[in-house]
Amino acid sequence: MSRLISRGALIVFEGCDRSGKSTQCKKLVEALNNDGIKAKLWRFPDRDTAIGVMISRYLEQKCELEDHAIHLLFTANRWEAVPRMMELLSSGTTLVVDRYAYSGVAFSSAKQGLDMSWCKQPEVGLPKPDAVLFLQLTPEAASERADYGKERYEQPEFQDRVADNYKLMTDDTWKMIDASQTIDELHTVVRAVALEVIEKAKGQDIGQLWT
Ligand code: FDM
Ligand code: MG
Repeated sequence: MSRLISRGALIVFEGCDRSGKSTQCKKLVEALNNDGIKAKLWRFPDRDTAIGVMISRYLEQKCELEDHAIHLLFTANRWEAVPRMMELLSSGTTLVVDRYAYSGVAFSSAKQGLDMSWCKQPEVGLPKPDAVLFLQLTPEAASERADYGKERYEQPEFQDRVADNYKLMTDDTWKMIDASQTIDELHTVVRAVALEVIEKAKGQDIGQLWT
C-alpha cells in the first residue's frame, strides 16, 4: 500500500509505579518535536472525558465501583480515544502513550475473581502499539523513590501482582528497559529505541491488539 504521508508510530510506555514513565514520555515528545518529528503525548486513563471523570473519582477513592464495571470503563476510555488517535497516526503524528491496555489487564487481573483472559477481551482490536517500552525497576529500587500517593492500587502487595501480570503479556513488540539509570541516561536509550520504531512503522499498517 502506498501512502502520501507516512504514518506516525504508536509507542506505549508501561511499567510499575515510580518507574519513570511520565517523565520519560514527556522528555521523549519534547526531544522528537525538537528534531522536527511530529509527536504528541497521550495518557490513559484520560481523566478529562465523562468516562475519565468517573475513573478519576474511583482512583481517588471517592466512590466504589464493581471490579468488572471499572475494568470496562478503563477500556471504554481507550475506545473513545481511538478515532482521534487513528486520525493523528495516519496524518503522520507519533503518539507517545503513558499506559495502555496492558495496564488495564495487569491491574484488573491483580484483583480476586477477574482472570486475565476475561480482562483482555474488551481490549481486543484496539490499535496495536508498534512498541511497548517497559521500564523495569526492582520493587526495592522503586521503594527508594518518592512515596506512594493516596490513590487506589498504590500498595506494595498489589503492585507485586501487577508486575507478575505484566510478565505474562510480553511479546515481540516489548522492549525491556532498565529504569534504574538516571533520567538522562534512560532518556538517551528511550530516544534511540523510539527513532528506530518510528522509522520501521512508516512502512507498516497499524495492527489490531490481541487478534
Ligand atoms: N490503571 C490504568 C488501571 O487500573 N487500568 C487501566 O486501564 C489504566 C490505564 O490507574 F494505578 C491504573 C494504573 C494506576 C492508575 O495512574 C492510573 P496514573 O498515575 O494516572 O498513571
Ligand atoms: Mg500514579
